[in-house]
Amino acid sequence: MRRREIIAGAGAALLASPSVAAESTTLPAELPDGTRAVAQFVNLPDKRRMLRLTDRPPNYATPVNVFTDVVTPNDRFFVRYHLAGVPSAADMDGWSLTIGGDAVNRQIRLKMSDLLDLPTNQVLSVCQCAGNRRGFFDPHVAGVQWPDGGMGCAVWRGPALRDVLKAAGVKAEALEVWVGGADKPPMEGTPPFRKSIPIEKAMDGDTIVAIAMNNAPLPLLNGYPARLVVPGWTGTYWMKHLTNIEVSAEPLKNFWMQTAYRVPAGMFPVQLPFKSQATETTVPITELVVNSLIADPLEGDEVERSGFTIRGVAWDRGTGINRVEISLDGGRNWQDAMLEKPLGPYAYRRFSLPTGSLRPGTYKLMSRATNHAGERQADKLKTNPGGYHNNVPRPIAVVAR
Ligand SMILES: Nc1nc2c(c(=O)[nH]1)N[C@H]1C(S)=C(S)[C@@H](COP(=O)(O)O)O[C@H]1N2
Ligand SMILES: [Mo]
Repeated sequence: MRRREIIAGAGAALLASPSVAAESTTLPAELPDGTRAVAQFVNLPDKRRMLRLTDRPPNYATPVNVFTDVVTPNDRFFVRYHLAGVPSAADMDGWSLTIGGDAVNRQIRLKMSDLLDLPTNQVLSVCQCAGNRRGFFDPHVAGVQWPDGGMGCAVWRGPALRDVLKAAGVKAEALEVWVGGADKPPMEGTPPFRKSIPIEKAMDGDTIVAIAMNNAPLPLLNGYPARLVVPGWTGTYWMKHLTNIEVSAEPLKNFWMQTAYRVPAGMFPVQLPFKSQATETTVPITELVVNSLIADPLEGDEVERSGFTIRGVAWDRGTGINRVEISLDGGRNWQDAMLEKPLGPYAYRRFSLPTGSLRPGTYKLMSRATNHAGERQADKLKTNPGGYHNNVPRPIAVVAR
């Protein structure tokens, strides 16, 4: 691929003709009262009609109606930060990326032009916050009270992380790849946001240093000019404004690895255990759980009793979606939805179901996905202190007239 094609390149077909759906205007009733009182749909410099949850640090959810499409547009893509010291575009002038650590042969510093000279990879992948749908936990748990929109799916493009690491020479004893970004704690004492991934995941060709998102430079709030993309893994590892990488023979020890983002050992299925960060009782949250979302109709909509089509997306950790079932009666009876052809193991898979004619009344719509590993969405919430991995089907009430 030629340089100028790397950012504004192929794959445009996916971005064409987004479907038209009414915008969400209401907040889910299950959110805590405090969140419902302050959350608002707002426009931002590069974003429009996002659901503001907190301002400092910036946390903005994507409205549910956007998920009628597989690709989430850049100006609707969710925003999640831990620290209020978000860099400005000007701060990123002269950006560079250092690669070092005890398990490389030499420390190097790469400029954007160096990244553009490396072979380019592309992956269509969901980025989902581990705390997506935390706001629906019952009882509520502490943290940003995300509804459904702490996620999105985009075409990510850039060099594979392994090609970037190769430039520094990776030693045989490499255990983890530590990553850091340009955002800063607002005050002393808050630990800087740094994360690590196991060397096996770092060497997977789909793990990339993305410099383009949906054929455009990354929006500032999504990590301009470069971010890590770790398909199948929760968003916490997808370091934005990536500035430093260390390859190490040691596990990264800090608050963000050892205290935050952990779940009880054995609670959720994983293909690749993160052994160097596991203890007997807890493990870092890593691979996404199988999940689905109805994006049309929306909660409270009036629908035609002559029939309407239920539409949405399903996704998982990369085995792919095998089946989506729909219930019209709050989970008592289920029928199979139609699946569109898969667009890659890490992408949303669209589903739809025409209801046929109905009697007037209230219907409680639910969707439930199963992946190729045979894992199905949970019937009952697996409660955990961090409020992670909520994949319980949630009824959406609509009224047929
Ligand atoms: N530099 C930096 N990168 C970060 C974070 C952050 O706070 N700072 N948050 C992480 C988390 S928890 C998530 S869910 C994703 C969200 O990506 P987005 O803001 O582009 O949607 O970014 C990840 N990368
Ligand atoms: Mo997250």
